[in-house]
Amino acid sequence: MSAPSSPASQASEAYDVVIVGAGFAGMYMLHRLRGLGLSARVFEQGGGVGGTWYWNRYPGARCDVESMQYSYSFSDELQQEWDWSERYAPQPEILKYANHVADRFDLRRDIQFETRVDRAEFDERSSTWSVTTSDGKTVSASFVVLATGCLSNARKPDIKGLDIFKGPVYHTSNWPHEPIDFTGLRVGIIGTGSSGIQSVPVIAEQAKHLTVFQRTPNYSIPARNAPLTPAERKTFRDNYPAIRHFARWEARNGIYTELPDRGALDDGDNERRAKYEARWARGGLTFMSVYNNLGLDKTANDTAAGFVREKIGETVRDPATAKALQPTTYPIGTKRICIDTDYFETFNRPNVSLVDIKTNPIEEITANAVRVAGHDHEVDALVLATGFDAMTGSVARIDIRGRGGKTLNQKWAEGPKTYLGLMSAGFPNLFIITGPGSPSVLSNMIVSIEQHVDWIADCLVYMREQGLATMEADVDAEEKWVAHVNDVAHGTLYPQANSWYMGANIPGKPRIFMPYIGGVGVYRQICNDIAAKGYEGFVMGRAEQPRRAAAS
Ligand code: NA7
Repeated sequence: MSAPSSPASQASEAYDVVIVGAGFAGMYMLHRLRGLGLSARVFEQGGGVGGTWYWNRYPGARCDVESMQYSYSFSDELQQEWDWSERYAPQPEILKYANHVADRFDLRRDIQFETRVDRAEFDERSSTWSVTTSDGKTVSASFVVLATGCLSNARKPDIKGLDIFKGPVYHTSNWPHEPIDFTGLRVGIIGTGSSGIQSVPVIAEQAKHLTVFQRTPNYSIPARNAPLTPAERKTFRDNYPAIRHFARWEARNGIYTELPDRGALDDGDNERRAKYEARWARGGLTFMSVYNNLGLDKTANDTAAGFVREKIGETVRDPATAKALQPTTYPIGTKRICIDTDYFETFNRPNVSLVDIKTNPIEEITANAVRVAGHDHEVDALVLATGFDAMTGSVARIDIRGRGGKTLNQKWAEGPKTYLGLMSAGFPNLFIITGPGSPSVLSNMIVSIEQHVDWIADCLVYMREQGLATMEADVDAEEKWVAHVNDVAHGTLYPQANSWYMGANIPGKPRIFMPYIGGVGVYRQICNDIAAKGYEGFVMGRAEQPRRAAAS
């Protein structure tokens, strides 16, 4: 497999594969392609590797999956040699790990930093992609892999007056590289998702006063973060083969934990409470896997939601603040559950106040205040913890043109359509890593990234061996997959929340449950079966006679 010599765009450089993004997905993809002897070029808009961990430098930023599991498994040497310092490593350490991987596998020489991919256009005659970058260059490639990340496109809220605010405005996912000192300042933070919940306790320790503007309260479980002891690391390392296997095949979300053997209503009140207490004491995302029906049965879910509300009520001393912090409008877990360190406790501090902006939305931002219900909350600095245009946002920023010049944005105007979350019909030789329609954000991302990268790499080997030049999703297979993803989601409680899983945080974005909720093991088996059947549901073509699948 080699890139053709006369691509349509007259591009000066030609590669087998262009990879967009040098986060965990892009880096591993590059590594695998090198191993196959393919030429690859990575374009990364940031100044370094790490993707979301390069940008999200806000105070308190950590992964919500334990570091011994939120780490690559493809190299045993790597997982044996890297020492994670804490149960949940802080962002700087995850970024350091990403840099270590880039150095260890000598990845940088094929990565061009500070370069955005603006446009990618498929030429049907030559079956190649022309990829135009922000430095004005165009290169050609037989394949393009979008490793653009699910949470990479910051959502800046459209609040009146934000542009006239006189003080600094920071977005959690585009945080400055130098440390920000809030000492002596009155700080306002808008947003109480994971980023807000992680940063509030840290900012509160510094700021003169912190005002938290909350639209929707979140269920949050204590992280119980702590240093990892050498013995704990050793236990993981000794058991990595079993742990990684379990994460790939047994755990729905790619995280190693005990599997529940019963539903919440199968236990009596006391036993159930004891189990919730034990999970609360242990901390972390696995709170939700104490029972097997919390995501399926509203009555079962109510028991867990009620338990967390009680905990908030016990923790927060002011009853009105406690009540405002207790989520009631959606089942627990149907928005991504948060994990925190002293989030609710922080509201007992005298320098922290909560403003409910659900009942009374922010009217406007003035030069020095946030106005709510006619009252000016004066602030010197603003933090926007308002999230992302998730799953499709970073792809949508690229002008991607497939067969017939149709853009991916046109095709996805009513919501993203993919086959397996890996390809979209009408866009040959364009792969998406952890795209919409795959488990992605409902899983330990690294587990899902490695699965997709390996699948794509195997697929490229198959194509090379079979003398195939093009591959794309078949329209019917894609329609069936989209319907299946939708059916599985609607068998659960998840669509009941206005979450970014549904696109509900972006005004005007179609409401479709984007990730595949069937579980990573089930999904992996489906992908493997499809590959074993000669990539069933994909249309493959030879260079001389490319077959055509009509774009939907
Ligand atoms: P999230 O989870 O999308 O949270 C964003 C928060 O910002 C959430 O509380 C939103 O309220 C709030 N928000 C968004 N827009 C506005 C406006 N216009 N006005 C007021 N409040 C607003 O993003 P995060 O960065 O915290 O976390 C994303 C994921 O990263 C997380 O799940 C982890 O997987 C890692 P809403 O709930 O929409 O009412």
